[in-house]
Amino acid sequence: MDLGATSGRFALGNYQEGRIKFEVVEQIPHGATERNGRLEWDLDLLLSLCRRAADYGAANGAQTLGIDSWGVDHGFLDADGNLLGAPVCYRDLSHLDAFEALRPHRERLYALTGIQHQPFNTICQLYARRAEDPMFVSSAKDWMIFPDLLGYLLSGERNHELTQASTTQLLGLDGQWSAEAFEIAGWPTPERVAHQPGSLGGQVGGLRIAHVGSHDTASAVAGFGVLGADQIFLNVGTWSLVGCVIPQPIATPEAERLNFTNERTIDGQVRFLRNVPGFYVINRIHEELRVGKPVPEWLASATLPEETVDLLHPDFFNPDSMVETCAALAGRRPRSIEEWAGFALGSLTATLAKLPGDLERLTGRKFNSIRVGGGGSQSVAFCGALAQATGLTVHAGPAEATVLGNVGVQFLASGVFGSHAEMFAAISRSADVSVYAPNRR
Ligand code: LRH
Repeated sequence: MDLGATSGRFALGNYQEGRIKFEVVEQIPHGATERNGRLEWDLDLLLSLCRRAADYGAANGAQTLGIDSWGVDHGFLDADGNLLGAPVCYRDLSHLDAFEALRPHRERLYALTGIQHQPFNTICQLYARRAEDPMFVSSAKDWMIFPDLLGYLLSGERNHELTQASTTQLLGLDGQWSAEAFEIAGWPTPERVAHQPGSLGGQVGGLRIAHVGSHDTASAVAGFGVLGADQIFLNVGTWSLVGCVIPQPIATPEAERLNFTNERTIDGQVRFLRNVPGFYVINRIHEELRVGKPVPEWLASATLPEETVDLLHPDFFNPDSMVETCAALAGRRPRSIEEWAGFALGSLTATLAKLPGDLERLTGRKFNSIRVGGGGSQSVAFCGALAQATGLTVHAGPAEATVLGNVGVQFLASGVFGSHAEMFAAISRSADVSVYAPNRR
């Protein structure tokens, strides 16, 4: 199961002739909707998709089910293990207020967790729930991040998975929950520790839950297989996640100033990366302009942009109108849909192009290429523009890095692979990659 912020799907994977193969069986659109003054996810819809995945898997020879999703969001349970309301979406505006209220603790939180300052972090959300209703902390006896919550509702097993836990800004640099960060949030520290993925969990129908890199970016990074030390990864979906894998967190004041984050990989290392709003901005422009052709075709029609904007601007969090926000920040309005395509694409690649230099300074490494996965890796227009903007060679694929990484870790958990190294090697053999070299000017 791979759940993104705009669609959820399940795929059936197998390991044949040294390669992991999979087919996406069902994909459904979904999204958060405003209910009771809050932006909420439709948990039942996603739970029913999981159940269909489990049934389909059991009928078609699967042994395990691994669930990954976007980061940070969660649900609460009462003392009897019943769900307390629908999970709130990270883009709910209440999280911006909590983000401001936590401002005095920023430096300390970064030193404790090494996690980027973002209004959507779980710590802001916990703080917001407590601010809305101080009694909620005593009725909510437990909380679980989305994939663990789904796993619990399907199998009864309670788990905290490490890669997701690392998105919360509540996990210490040592990989244990930080009691001090929880104290700042005004919530008790969970008793259950966060576990590295790669093991088997509860039972759903005829399948075992496999603990995978349940943060989608963790699965995506695993889905790149063996990454070179001179290679940046970039997974482009709703968000563009750009960074590299390092053995230990870098939580220096300079890393904090540049808002780099230290999330965990599936093998306990660190995904040192930045979140850039990716196709969230592009898709919303496309929707508001009623472009009338699919996004890839629209982007392929892009003309060279006269202006671009920095997508790291906080106004891109959840604006009423993306088109108006872009026009206001750019100081002009593109005149045609082709110009808008150039503006959207150019803004994304120009924002991304600033990051390799920051990464080199912070890590002391030299990067020569970018490995691109996710939906964006299928856009020839995007990959070409990225190679041009960064001057780095782009290695594009797999588009389904997340699914590949998820399935790979399931095979590790069930013993098909004896080690991480074996799994990464098999994943590397399984992906088709296209190369885009920058034109030397
Ligand atoms: C990308 C992602 C990202 C998070 C965001 C909420 O899907 O998981 O890593 O920070 O969603």
